[in-house]
Amino acid sequence: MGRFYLTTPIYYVNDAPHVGTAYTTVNADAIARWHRLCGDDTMFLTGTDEHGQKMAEAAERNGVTPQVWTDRTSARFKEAWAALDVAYDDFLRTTEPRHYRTVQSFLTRIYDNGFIYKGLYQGLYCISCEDYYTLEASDSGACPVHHRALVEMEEENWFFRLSAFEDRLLEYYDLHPGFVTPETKRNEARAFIRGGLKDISITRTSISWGVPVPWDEGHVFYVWYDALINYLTAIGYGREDDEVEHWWPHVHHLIGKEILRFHCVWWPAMLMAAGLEPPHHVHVHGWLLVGGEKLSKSLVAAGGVRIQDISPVELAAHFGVDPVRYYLVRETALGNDGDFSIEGIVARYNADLANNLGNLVARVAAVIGSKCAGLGPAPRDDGPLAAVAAAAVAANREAWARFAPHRGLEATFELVGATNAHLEAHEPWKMAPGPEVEAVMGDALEAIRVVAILVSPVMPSVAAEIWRRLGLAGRPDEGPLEASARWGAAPAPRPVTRADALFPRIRDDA
Ligand code: ME8
Repeated sequence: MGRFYLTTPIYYVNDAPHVGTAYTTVNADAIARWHRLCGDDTMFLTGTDEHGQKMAEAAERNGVTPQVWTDRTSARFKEAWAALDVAYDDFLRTTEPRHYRTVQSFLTRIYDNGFIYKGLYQGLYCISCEDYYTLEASDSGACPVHHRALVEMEEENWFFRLSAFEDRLLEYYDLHPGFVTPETKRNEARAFIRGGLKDISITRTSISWGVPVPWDEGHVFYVWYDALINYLTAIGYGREDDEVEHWWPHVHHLIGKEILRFHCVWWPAMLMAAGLEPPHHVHVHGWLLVGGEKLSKSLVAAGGVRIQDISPVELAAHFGVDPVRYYLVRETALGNDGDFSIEGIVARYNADLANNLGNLVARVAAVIGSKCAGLGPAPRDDGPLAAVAAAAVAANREAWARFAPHRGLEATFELVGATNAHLEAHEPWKMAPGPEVEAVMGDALEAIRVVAILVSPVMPSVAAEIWRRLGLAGRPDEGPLEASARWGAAPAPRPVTRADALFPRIRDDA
């Protein structure tokens, strides 16, 4: 049994959860569910990043204290993830006492190890990024991301000696080729390190909304520096409930491409400075963008729509939770940028879910009802679909292991397609009841059982409903996959239920 600790970034609470943050969270949830299905000892962490100037400003704008503001907005993330059926093991807020304790003890360790010193910091700061920019990297003095004016800041700060880790980081990258994926992102991180690392300022005196520096009252840690440590807080670093040895460094961080430098340069160096191993793996995904096409319809106001304006909860209410999850996992490879569109959801829904999977389940139930007296027959050991199903399981294993869940789904839907083709080739609806129709339907039924297992990490409710209709006991995600997805693993015959369409077609012009 493997050990699998997966994290999402912890999200800033100045924004409501949107399709972009849902993209990471739903994909991570599916990956965690896949590992649980395989029987791995799995822990899935998400949470909210609540300190920093941006939050303090947002609270002030809304006329409340930062604590009231973050309580309110953090709760919206929990609600959104519940609405999207995200099954995290832990939801961490950086304002929790446990996080303060871990941050203080981790950074005291780095301080004691001699990698933190006091100096004067001057630079151009973007409050939205909570990050400094050099003049060259700025857009004529404005933030290149947020297009707001950078502010000149000068502070006496504590610094982390990042420059001391250049060689060790490069060596780590060389020894661990799979540390950062995809390869292009690995190269980007290495190039950044090779370009030379400057020490970083890790404390602030200009604000008080942060984790206090234990050895220097009046200073709080810079928000990014406290945020990264969340991954250790959840496993009890520096506390009596310490599970660090169990989970570290078996960790996989799933992140968006804009926070690569923090996770692939700073974070491994911080860990080295504290005497811990760098994370096992960082997977960097691209951005979902809203293309030129208008998003229209009832969900979003036409024109000028940004990804931040699209509520994943509203999408789920409109299209169903599992179809939205399916779209978020299937449409865009984790690593590439992708276009988000309502038209894209409708197209995926109709082609894959309504016409392919939904149609298959309906057909099989109908034929078993009319030709097999509603009793699903056993599959043949050497039936034509057995090898296709085994190949789909193998392709899924390979794809999920390398953070390519869209490829897993692709393989699963090839099995769905092959099963539909099997029915079309044999036309069991034209056969008389008897052994021939039973053979054809036993194979089709078993293929659907394997499909239900394979889609369960992405569409847990749909998978459970198919399972129920197939007359199976337990749940499709019970696993372990090794045994449950074996051809012929379920008892037969079983009563098969006919019911409403799983995915009623959406009219494209609706
Ligand atoms: O950066 N497409 O938080 P954040 C895809 N608090 N993913 C997107 C996206 C989009 N359009 N927009 C956002 C922070 N994301 C820090 C992280 S971690 C120690 C601290 C996702 O609220 C993506 O995963 O700005 C990205 O990395 C993350 O949201 C940024 O969330």
